[in-house]
Amino acid sequence: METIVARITPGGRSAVALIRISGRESWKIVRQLVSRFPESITPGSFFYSKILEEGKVVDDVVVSLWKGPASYTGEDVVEIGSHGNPLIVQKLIELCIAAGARFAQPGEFSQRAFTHGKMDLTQVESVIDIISASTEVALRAAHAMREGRLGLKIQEFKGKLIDLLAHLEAYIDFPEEDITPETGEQFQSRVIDLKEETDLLLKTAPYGKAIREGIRTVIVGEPNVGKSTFLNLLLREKRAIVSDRPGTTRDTIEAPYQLGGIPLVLVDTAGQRETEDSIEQEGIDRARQGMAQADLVIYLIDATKPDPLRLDREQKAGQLWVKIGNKADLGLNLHENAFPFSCHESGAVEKIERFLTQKILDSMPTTTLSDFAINARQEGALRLASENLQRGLDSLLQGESPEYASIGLRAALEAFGSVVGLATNEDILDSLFKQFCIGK
Ligand SMILES: Nc1nc2c(ncn2[C@@H]2O[C@H](COP(=O)(O)OP(=O)(O)OP(=O)(O)O)[C@@H](O)[C@H]2O)c(=O)[nH]1
Ligand SMILES: [Mg+2]
Repeated sequence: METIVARITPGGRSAVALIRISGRESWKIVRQLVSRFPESITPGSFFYSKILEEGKVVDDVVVSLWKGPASYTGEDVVEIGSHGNPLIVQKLIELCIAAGARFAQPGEFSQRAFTHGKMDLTQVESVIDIISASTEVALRAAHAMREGRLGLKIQEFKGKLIDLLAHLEAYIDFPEEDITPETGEQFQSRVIDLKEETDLLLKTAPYGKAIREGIRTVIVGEPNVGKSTFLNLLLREKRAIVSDRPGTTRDTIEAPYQLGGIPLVLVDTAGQRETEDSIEQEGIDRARQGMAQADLVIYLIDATKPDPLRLDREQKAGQLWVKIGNKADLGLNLHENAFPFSCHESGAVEKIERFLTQKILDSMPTTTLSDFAINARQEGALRLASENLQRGLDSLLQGESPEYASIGLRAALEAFGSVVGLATNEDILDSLFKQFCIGK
């Protein structure tokens, strides 16, 4: 593999900038550039030097060295810390390229780490999550994935499935070996267990989406129920115009907001009512579009009277709806099944934040919550695995020949493999030989 080089700190000016060189030639390349290279240097340590071009100083730098496989990429790696001037960084990269390196593609260092078995795919993805996490909760989940917890779980699933396949395929391929196939009830229940475990992981997908992308939270209701007041209360600023005139808000108003470490995007909307005003109508239409696309809908009603709208009949699958009876300070209509609340009561913001946090947590699978938060790609692969486990199971239940069940289970195995990005066929063979000593 070619030796690659790139800047690994952001562009622009800064106190220090780092460039990374990875590949077999990396130490040799740096040796050519520095004014002095220590005779004995242990991997993982660093030294101070000048970088020279035709005898002239380009910059004074700190050089850190690692020997593969004990490095980020698994290859020999050098990092050069220079002053954070784009001209210097550009020059250093040019010198490295002139000495035999090539400019790295986006993500290529992590790709090499994956190729060299330093990380599985879930860990590669977690690197991106760690960099982009905007809340502590998201960061914690990303670190859990970086530690390989999801990867380990998938390996565990694969191990179980390989074991099942080994039984099944030994039975198919070597009937004369007199192997009793474990394809009866016990076999089926093991497939069912595995599918259930997979489905449990799949349930963490909404949580994963929430912490990565934020929960799209749309505030809807009649005019004048206090939607904009509610938005301002949570944001702790007078973001939207509030007035006692119904129909104040027209445009949707979006604002990022954090709730107990979970990122939300709050959207205030125009109140829903019949109107002749075409501009207000446009606002109402936008509100309805927003409502359809929401993950969480905060449905505000007037606590003092019955709800004339019944918007909650429009709840979509996968959406969480929270019904809040605002203005409870003015009275309470006990027939409405809504959380009594007043934007004007003391401690209002703490009270509503506690309530919303609880609602959101309740809507998510708490058992796996802190450990796993799968992303969309992982969700797709796990869904495929789950479907194929079901196919295999159906085939067994219908008493079809074991070849058919094997097709489903193999497809599931491949899908599990694609979560972590590893090939599987060798694994099956290994396990098969170990357990049955075929070819003795
Ligand atoms: N008493 C009382 N008044 C409130 C409460 N919340 C909001 N209000 C008042 O209700 C009126 C309407 O508030 P807004 O926040 O503008 O209502 P809205 O739902 O955004 O109205 P539109 O934008 O017209 O749809 C304002 O006069 C607020 O001060 C509350 O909890 N109690
Ligand atoms: Mg408003």
